[in-house]
Amino acid sequence: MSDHHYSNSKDEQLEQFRSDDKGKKLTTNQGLRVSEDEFSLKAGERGPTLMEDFHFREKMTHFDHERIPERIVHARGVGVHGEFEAYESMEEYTKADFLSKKGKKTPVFVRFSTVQGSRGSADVPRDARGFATKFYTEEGNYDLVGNNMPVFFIQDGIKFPDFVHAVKPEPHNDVPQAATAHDTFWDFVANNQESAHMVMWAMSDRAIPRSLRMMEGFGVHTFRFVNAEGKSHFVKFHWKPVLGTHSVVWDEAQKLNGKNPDFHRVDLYEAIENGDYPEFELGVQIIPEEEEFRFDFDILDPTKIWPEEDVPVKLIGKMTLNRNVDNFFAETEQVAFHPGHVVPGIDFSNDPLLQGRLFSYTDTQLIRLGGPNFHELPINRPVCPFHNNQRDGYGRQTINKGQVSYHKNSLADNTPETSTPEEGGYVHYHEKVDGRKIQARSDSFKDHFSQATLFWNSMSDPEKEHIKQAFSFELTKVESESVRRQVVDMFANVSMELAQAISANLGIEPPEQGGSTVTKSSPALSQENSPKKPDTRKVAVLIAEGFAKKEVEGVLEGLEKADADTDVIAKTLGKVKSDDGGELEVDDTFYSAESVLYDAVYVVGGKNTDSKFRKEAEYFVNEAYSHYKPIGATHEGKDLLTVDMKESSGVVVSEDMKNFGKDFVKALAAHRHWDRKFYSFN
Ligand code: HDE
Repeated sequence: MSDHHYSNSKDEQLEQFRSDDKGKKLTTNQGLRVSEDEFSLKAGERGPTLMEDFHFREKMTHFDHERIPERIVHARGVGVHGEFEAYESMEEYTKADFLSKKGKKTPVFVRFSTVQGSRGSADVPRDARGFATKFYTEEGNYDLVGNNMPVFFIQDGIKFPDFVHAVKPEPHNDVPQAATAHDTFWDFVANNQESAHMVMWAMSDRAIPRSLRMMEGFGVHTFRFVNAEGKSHFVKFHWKPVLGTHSVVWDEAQKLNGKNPDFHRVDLYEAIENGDYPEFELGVQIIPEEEEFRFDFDILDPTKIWPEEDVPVKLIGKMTLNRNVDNFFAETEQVAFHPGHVVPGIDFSNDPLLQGRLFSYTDTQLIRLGGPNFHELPINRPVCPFHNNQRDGYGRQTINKGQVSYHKNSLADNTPETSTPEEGGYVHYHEKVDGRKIQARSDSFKDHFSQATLFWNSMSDPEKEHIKQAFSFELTKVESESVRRQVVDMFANVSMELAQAISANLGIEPPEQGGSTVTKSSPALSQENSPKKPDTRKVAVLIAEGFAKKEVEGVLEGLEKADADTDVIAKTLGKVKSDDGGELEVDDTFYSAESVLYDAVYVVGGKNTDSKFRKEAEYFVNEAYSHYKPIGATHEGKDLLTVDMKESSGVVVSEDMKNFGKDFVKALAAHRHWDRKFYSFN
């Protein structure tokens, strides 16, 4: 018996499949020791390679088959392990065991993703993000397969292939990669007006998160909680990031995609390696079944939110992401989520989008993972026992013993046997359904604009500005004048102010009619109202020879105390000398460090600030400034800022260092300083 301590039952299960090749002998897949791995078997040193070189053939064949089809959507993603802990018993609403007791812990695996781009695309396109969580519960796997936006583009699953064809790179030239800024996407939008609300989210700051650790997650659909008495409540799921919800700006996002296409992936990986475990609280909004028709929207419509001010979000647990994968392919690529993976106490609603998903996810795994046995892959295995009469198929791993593989039987005493609800058997909710078979949309699904306006009304001024700019960017890229016109006219129904701003930027006549009577807003929708902290924020410290060591070290310590991370950036790697003959280790240089990789800049300079340092540091600071980032300047660093800059919000300049550390941390916590008066990229 090993005395190794595993973090949870899933970790322990995965251990059976882990393999460490280090220090081992090289063998074929048959276990045969290999004597030569450099040269294939040839007829003479200069002769042809021989068929009988089985090691060469095995090695090459395996290599030739290394790739599997990427996901049709959500192809680019990053997965991590963690743990969910329940805050209290939710037995009043659901019999789900993993939510039944305060303090109950459940292993989880989370895969974050972008939607449009290929597996090798960059991390910060303007796009929704997938937020899929697999709970390895004692009653089987429960998958909450959500996004970072609470609504969707369409109302019925049958339209998903059309939507995806429109958003993906266009079929004639496979352009653009990981972008919605093209004709077919916007043509789809204008001609499928149910997309209006989601498009508002997709054009908002939510589409360019600062970090996967700083975005919300949503189950999107209405689900059901069912308790032990069989009573049902409608429920919507939320993930709330403890670090708050924050975004980058569009110019920054575009630069990031070149400077570090793995920006989000690396940010998540490093946070976990540093022990800064990302945390998300699980929230639920609950509506009793009797109140299904209380609202001015249909709760089955996936293009609608339940405003948090009307239906409060109750926080019922916390997820902590605390372990990176050992192997990207085995875990992140092979993990198979499915909204239909539920546990007793959680059930579906008749949301027609959800109903469509219930078919699609297993189907897609069959082609992606090559057969019906993907549940046996280590990452997908439940941590509880699983037995049934399903047999065979590609890649089968289980060796089922015995004669019997059918139900009912007498030879095995009719086992494996079904379970009563008391024993944990899943019983579908006994919803009464009565209707004609019909292909139609309910009238209650036809208001496409009120909540789009609610979203618009809820934005702060900078957020509204960003939405105007996002539409303007995207529609400028649209070549069809007709499509541009159609989109502007469509969004006039959401807000005349928005439509007028876009038409001005597109150089076309403003829409003739439009406007909305909706005046309601939901403050919870604005990121400006989400928590703001300095924790894990990355600060670039620009330093030159002869810097004031004692004072700078004081600032660095203060930042560390505030849980911020600092990188010392200088002209060259190695060490940079201070004014008193001391030294500081350099983390990065102007050759590879860029302001877009940081949340803030602290520019110090030094006695020997030369023209090269000055030029590089000025560029760094100007760019950070134009992205509204906090800037701190002391010592020689002060001279690199213009007078206008020094007077701007979020720029902390100090002569005497008195309150500098404190003020800079405060500016850092604010994330961005939108009220700068000067031109910036956007
Ligand atoms: Fe998905 N979606 N989806 N989706 N989805 C997939 O399944 C689909 C929808 C979401 O990290 C696919 O395994 C249909 C909404 C995430 O592995 C596929 C419809 C939401 C992920 C599929 C939707 C999502 C997927 C592709 C409309 C937010 C990535 C690969 C009826 C609530 C999961 C795969 C991961 C992946 C189908 C709409 C979230 C093809 C048919 C709404 C996070 O099965």
